[in-house]
Amino acid sequence: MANEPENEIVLYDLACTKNTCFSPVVWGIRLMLNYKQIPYKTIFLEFPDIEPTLKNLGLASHDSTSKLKYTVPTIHHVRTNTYIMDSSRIAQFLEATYPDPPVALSSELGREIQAKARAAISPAFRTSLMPREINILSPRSQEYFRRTREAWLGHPLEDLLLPGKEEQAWEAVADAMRAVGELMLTHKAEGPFVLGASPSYTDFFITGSLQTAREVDEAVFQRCIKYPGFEEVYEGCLPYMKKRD
Ligand SMILES: N[C@@H](CCC(=O)N[C@@H](CS)C(=O)NCC(=O)O)C(=O)O
Repeated sequence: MANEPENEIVLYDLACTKNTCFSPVVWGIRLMLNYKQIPYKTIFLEFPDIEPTLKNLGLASHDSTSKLKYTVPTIHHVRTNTYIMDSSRIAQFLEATYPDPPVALSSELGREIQAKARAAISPAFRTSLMPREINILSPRSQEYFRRTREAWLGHPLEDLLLPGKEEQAWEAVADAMRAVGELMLTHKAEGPFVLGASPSYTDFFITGSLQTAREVDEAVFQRCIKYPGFEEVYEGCLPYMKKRD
């Protein structure tokens, strides 16, 4: 089409039946691309196609300490013909190559919030989202997801939703969610983001996680935003969530 900017980046994302981005780590990168207004196109990959596709592109696998050998997000930077896998390496590359507008990739407060948010959210999301994620996958991806995740868990996905388990998981993280949410409000006088007026990578990390919850199960998203801080950050990032595919 005339006057369409050429895509600078190809973003490899995770496919779901809603044809939208639902991976927290891909959302982190997508928010950065959208915020910096870098023209890009998305290629959605089904779970079982991630490894063969990225291998074929010539990417080296993650090291042997990683449970997964190939993952999204992966990007292709077209102009320099560079392929990069792993969200933190991609974020560093984007910040170095497209410094304006700047995104603070780390700060003392951001690191504390990310570590505490990860510790609080991960067990609750594992309980509430992992067994429901399968509902938005294609049959091929469902088969892959069930096989790999049940091998990690050592039990059927559905066991995570046995009566009482979900409530217990959220109760166990309630204090931690409130505490990390309050930290997110440290600079609330200056703006909605964790560092105040401008978004940082920590805001994209939080928003990406919340958007995953929203795509998989709105009720889980609602559970999160009832804690202080979460909704402020999410709403602050909404202008950068328009391109989702
Ligand atoms: N540390 C990686 C994690 C990426 C990751 O785990 N991605 C998932 C999708 S959310 C994936 O590609 N999984 C492939 C699989 O399960 O085979 C990053 O931050 O990029």
